[in-house]
Amino acid sequence: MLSQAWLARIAAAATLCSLTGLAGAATLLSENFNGTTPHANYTTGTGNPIPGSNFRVTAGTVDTVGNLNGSFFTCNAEANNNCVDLVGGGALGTIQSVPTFNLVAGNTYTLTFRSAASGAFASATLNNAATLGSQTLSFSDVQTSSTGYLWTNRQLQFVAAANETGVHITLRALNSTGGNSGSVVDDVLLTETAPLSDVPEPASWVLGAAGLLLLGARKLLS
Ligand SMILES: [Ca+2]
Ligand SMILES: [Ca+2]
Repeated sequence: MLSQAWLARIAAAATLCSLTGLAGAATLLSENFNGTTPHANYTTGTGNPIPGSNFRVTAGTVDTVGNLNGSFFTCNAEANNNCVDLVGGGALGTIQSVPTFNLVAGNTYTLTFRSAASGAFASATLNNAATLGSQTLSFSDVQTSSTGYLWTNRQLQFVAAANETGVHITLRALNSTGGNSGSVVDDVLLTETAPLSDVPEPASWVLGAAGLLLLGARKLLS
């Protein structure tokens, strides 16, 4: 007879096969800042975390801007939207995700968000950096007019070369256009995708199942 131990092994193998078959893109964090209250100068004290968001201030000051839950300027003249200005009160701000992530070697990580210049300093360039663990994306926003600024979609995508534990998403202002004007950021999304090779091909799955059956039969005959 098949022993209880063998039955358990076969059941565990079947469960593992079905679990790996589900491997695919997963959302690790999604933040549109629309739950925040428009507010000037969140600091490492008052912005830890920024109320209504998944981010905290870890350096300098930032503003929550928009017309939801109050009003404090707008996010690139958009209605019904809040976002974060990475420069508040003249200080260059850094925000960091409150949740941490464990990067797995071989998995693909895609961090997307959008950014735009704020303020009234035409042709000025705002330099910033986005990081996820050991990976960094530099991005710059150029103000094209004093009344309208273009949102630009940003993406940092990489295959993790090694495991990294407890990493954050960080968005950091490197300069301002003078005064209190920085880049505004919005719609931060982080996804993780396992490699396709983790999904067993039908042929190999059948071979694996056949092997298990063969082992079971040998156990029965012994
Ligand atoms: Ca928003
Ligand atoms: Ca500002």
